[in-house]
Amino acid sequence: MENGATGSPRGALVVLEGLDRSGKTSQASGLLTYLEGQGLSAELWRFPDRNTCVGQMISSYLSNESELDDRTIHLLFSANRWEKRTLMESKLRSGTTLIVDRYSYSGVAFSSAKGLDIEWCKGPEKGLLAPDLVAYLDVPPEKAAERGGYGGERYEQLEFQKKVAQHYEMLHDLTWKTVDACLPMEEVAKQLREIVMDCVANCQKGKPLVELWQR
Ligand code: NYM
Ligand code: MG
Repeated sequence: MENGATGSPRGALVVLEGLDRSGKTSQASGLLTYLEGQGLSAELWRFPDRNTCVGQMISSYLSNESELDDRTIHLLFSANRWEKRTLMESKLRSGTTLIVDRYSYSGVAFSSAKGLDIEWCKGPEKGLLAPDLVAYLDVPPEKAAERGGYGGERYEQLEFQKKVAQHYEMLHDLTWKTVDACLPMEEVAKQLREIVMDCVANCQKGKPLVELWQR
């Protein structure tokens, strides 16, 4: 992607991805504290956003309180991102950096791991804002499973997570940076801070905002 000053200064769209128990949520909140400490405007977002009506349907599916067809739940996850798109763009354009715990890559990796066609899975994500950086917290599925156990939600099973890891690999593009999530937490945090600050600087210089999956 071009880094030239071709647009107005804006916040960065930073996405954290990885398997369940890869440490995304802890690292995302550490990053937010760091960015705010640097005097930057930043917010922590997460998908699914369980606070909306669509998010509540997703939440009840994940906790096995409801059953939904695989394509239906895929489209709900996507709708949950679409309902936040306008707000996301206005935050970024007003200079706020967003640290987002999971995004479209989770959508595609988890649904395609169930056997849905990967291109079909990308379809409804097209036109959402493309992240400036995807930090992939890389942890072997076996290691993740050992970390204090899973929370008992749908998908939190070793065999399925192995498939998800394979599907994540198919999604790597130029915006991805892989961080070894088996390193001590503070080392992971340090590496994340470096790549995120680099990305924030590029966005302040006016890196253009583009859409998924157009490149
Ligand atoms: N998940 C998350 C999907 O299957 N599709 C999506 O689009 C997103 C954003 O939801 N196991 C899955 C991945 C997780 C689960 O996320 C709930 P979290 O971050 O564990 O609350
Ligand atoms: Mg989880």
